[in-house]
Amino acid sequence: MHKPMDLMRDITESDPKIAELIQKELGRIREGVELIPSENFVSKAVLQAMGSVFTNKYSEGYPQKRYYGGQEFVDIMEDLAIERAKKLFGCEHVNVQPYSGSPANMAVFFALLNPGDHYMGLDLVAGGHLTHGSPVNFSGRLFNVHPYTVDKKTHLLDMDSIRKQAKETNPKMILTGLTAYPRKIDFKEFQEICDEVGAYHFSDISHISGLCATGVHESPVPFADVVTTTTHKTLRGPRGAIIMCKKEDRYKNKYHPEGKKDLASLIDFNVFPGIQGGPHDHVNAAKAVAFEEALQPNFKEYAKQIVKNAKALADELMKLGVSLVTNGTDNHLMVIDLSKKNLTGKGKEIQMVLDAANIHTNKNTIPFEPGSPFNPSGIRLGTPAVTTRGMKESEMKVIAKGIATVVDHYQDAQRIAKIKTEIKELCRGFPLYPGLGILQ
Ligand code: DSN
Repeated sequence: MHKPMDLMRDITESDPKIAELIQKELGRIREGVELIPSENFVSKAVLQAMGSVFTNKYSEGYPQKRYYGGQEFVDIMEDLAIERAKKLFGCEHVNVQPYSGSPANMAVFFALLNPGDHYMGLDLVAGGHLTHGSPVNFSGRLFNVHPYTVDKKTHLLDMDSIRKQAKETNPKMILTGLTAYPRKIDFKEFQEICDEVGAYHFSDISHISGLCATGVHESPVPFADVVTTTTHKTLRGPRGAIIMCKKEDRYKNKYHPEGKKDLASLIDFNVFPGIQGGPHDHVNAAKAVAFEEALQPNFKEYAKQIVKNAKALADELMKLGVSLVTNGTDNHLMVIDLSKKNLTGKGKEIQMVLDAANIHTNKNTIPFEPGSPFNPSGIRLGTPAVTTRGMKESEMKVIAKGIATVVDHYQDAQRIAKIKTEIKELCRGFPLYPGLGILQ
């Protein structure tokens, strides 16, 4: 006789192998410092929403316009997520359904451009993103990218040369945003350039959205046509993304004269049914929780502390003789230039040794990379996760000392072991998810 599935078995009983891995991952993050700038630690409330029964639902469509029944609670939840995101960023329209940053960006490309259209995006090696025009990505394969880069000497964005390039190439869209550029972006000046050449301004603020939402970094939302962000970086929400845009298509007559759609409908249509199927309702519920958290006054303090910690980490590293791309940071991230220590192409090795010392980072290209993407010459560091943990400027000094020691003595196993002990000791003072087991 068929017995119903016992839905209430604990994972430790039903799948001890996966349970053990979750437990080990919890141990790993508790005992190490997380410096990958795109990572963060979400609250228990966000974890609970993600682990909720909303994971079972199919809801193709949008609130009050769905293809399946049983949407009375999903609709309220998605409307709440929309309302909170609008309040947080001050945007006219928002789509909260993108699964992550890449599909969000893909929806924007499909909404604004036709295959073969010309656009400008920041070169990956100079701090852009895969979806900003990399030749191996849809953004470089389907569309004609004119990558802009940073100044050869200062490694800063040179707005005069970007303006000149825009006038020469006449792009239909200019993409702004970063994954490894450690300085402020002048979104207003980018907007002026877009206006001068008649291009859409599409800004991907995935890395800095927590800083933009709180005024710690200028936000492009008030003027850019479309803005995307992932929700899991400085915003400290679940893995996912949103797309914000103006309601009206200011280039409708020039670029979309045939259709009746405004910009908001164009974006929505290109998310679903254009690219995605059913939204991940459990993740969207967690996005709503994260937006509410980011609307609280203490989130602004958090965002300010991220930047203070980044500056403290950068200053101390430089004091200890470690060179940084652009000699510092204005935001949450920095990139160590290993080539200045005669360690060109050693990013992968140094990342592995830092891991062994419980300092988690990622290898990264530096501008005009002399190595290769697999063996680059940079290490990217960021402070969102350690700041969530409560660490401040004095802890950044301890971490900087550990990193500098690893860089200078990466072949010295004894020293690395000593740093690991010191990092574990530091982490003990900042308990992560105290009391959290495998189940939330
Ligand atoms: N992988 C992300 C980052 O680390 O910046 C971007 O998608």
